[in-house]
Amino acid sequence: MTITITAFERSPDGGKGLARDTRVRWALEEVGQPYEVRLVSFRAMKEPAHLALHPFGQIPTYEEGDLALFETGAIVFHIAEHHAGLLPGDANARARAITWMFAALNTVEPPILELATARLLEGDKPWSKERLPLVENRIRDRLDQLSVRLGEADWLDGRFTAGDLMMVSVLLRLNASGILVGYPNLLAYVARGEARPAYQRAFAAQAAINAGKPLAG
Ligand SMILES: N[C@@H](CCC(=O)N[C@@H](CS)C(=O)NCC(=O)O)C(=O)O
Repeated sequence: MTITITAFERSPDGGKGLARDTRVRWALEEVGQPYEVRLVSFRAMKEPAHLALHPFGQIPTYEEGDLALFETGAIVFHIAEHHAGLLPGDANARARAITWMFAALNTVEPPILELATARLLEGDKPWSKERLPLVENRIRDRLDQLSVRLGEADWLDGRFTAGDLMMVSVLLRLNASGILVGYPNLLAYVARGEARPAYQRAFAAQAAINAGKPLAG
């Protein structure tokens, strides 16, 4: 059955891979599933046809036969559940990998998103200069803890899992801030994720769209 995901017709990041379709592409590449992409404009995302797929009018969505999903966490989990490669077979290791997916989305990503809001949407507010260091410190608190837990390991729990895919995707959002530079093991962790051939293919596919040259097939 054909898998179709949605992505920005033109991503606000110009193709840096930060739009969340990259996470879904990466998961599909890791498990070797071909997929098609339907590009949507900001206007189309808020129209009834897209809202029927995604109640919040966002990307990405995932369609496969009569199944339609939204929310990257749910989509990546679905992919990992149905195809080998992203979740361990051992039940406890599997549960821990899923825990890391939730940790990435629920515990690490929120302060990172707050920083983007503080910079992009609130940068002109009179209180912005005072708020920014507070937000950055909340990120550092999480990175301190994550860095200690990762230590010198390659991945969060043994082999690479969907938990790492999600955590690396979330940490990539910090690239422009320079905050990760204070955490050599996390920098190396993110680099290991980016070096994976599946990530490279996912990144190249979204970059090509944003450069106006979609890759064939
Ligand atoms: N929690 C959602 C967030 C989805 C989201 O924020 N998507 C962004 C692109 S990365 C979007 O569509 N933004 C446009 C908008 O919200 O209007 C997920 O993980 O899928």
